[in-house]
Amino acid sequence: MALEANYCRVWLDQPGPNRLEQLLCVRRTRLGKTGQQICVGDRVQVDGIDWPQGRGAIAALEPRHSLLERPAVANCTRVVVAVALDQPQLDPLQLTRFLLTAERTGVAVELVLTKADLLPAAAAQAWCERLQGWGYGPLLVSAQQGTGIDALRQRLSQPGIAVLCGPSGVGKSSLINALLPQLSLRVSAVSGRLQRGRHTTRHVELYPLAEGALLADTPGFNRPDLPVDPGALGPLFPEIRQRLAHQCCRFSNCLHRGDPGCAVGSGWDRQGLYRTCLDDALAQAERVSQRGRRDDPQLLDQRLRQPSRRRRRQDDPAAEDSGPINPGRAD
Ligand SMILES: Nc1nc2c(ncn2[C@@H]2O[C@H](COP(=O)(O)OP(=O)(O)OP(=O)(O)O)[C@@H](O)[C@H]2O)c(=O)[nH]1
Ligand SMILES: [Mg+2]
Ligand SMILES: [Zn+2]
Repeated sequence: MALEANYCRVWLDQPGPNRLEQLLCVRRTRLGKTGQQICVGDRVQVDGIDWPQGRGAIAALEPRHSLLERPAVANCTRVVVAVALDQPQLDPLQLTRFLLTAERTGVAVELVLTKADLLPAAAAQAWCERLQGWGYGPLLVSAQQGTGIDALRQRLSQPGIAVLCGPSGVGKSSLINALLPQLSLRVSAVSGRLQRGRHTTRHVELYPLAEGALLADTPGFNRPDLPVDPGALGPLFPEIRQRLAHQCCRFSNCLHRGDPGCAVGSGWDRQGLYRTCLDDALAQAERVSQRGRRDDPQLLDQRLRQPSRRRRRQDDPAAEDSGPINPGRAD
């Protein structure tokens, strides 16, 4: 459900004695040795349970069905990208980068436009129509006025793990508070000329929303990464997928830059944004390959073998069963 310092809070499939639902668990050392990182959303096996203390140890990690890389959430069944219509202003490139990260999971992607109360209805509607052209069915919501909250609840109440992600300050935690008022998650006002968020939420946490349905609040950030392979970018755009469903490009490695025989063509709204992302991805790939050529292979090998400080700490058996420094919830 959440990672807290060196501990994982684990929700039990079956409640324990006295209807105990959650355990605070350490990770067994051998998990660290196989390089298995645990993410929120992972299914794990727990042993060494101390029921009266509500403690246990994670012994194994079950295979994942999906992984959202940043914010890291495993086994999500739905990624909900939230952006504000204003405060902070909606930035189409930033929104595109969030949508690309969401599309990479392969699970359903939804779009929520928050702070609907801050724009005139006609301007909000114009955004909805534009984003429909991108292949999404945006939902207009206002946590402040309560608009769209029931519709959002309906979309998110299906069994599985839904992740709410997006830039800082768009009102993700405010939406979760509107859905689950008993939580009272911390929120804070945007600030500065650009009305940016203040990174209020600091960790990913899952909250039960309905029977079998969990919802993750996540820390906002401003610039999601692009895929390392520039060729992987195109299929993450619904507009490109739709065009390629009917026709193929002449070359199978076509990057859809108006190359001869390209089936994607021009005249679509996000064409410029696609090109910007593609140029960034190509520059990033070039940097990676240059670094690879420059680095002495032997040195590189040594560096790869050097365990990180974090890994060394995880592998320290003395650290494994020590009590938590602060078992309290951080949010
Ligand atoms: N006008 C208006 N303000 C809102 C609405 N929803 C949230 N806010 C305000 O936006 C600010 C940021 O809200 P948060 O819920 O903290 O935003 P967040 O996305 O969780 O931000 P991080 O945790 O930093 O990622 C707060 O001042 C909220 O009161 C809304 O529907 N309308
Ligand atoms: Mg928040
Ligand atoms: Zn093409």
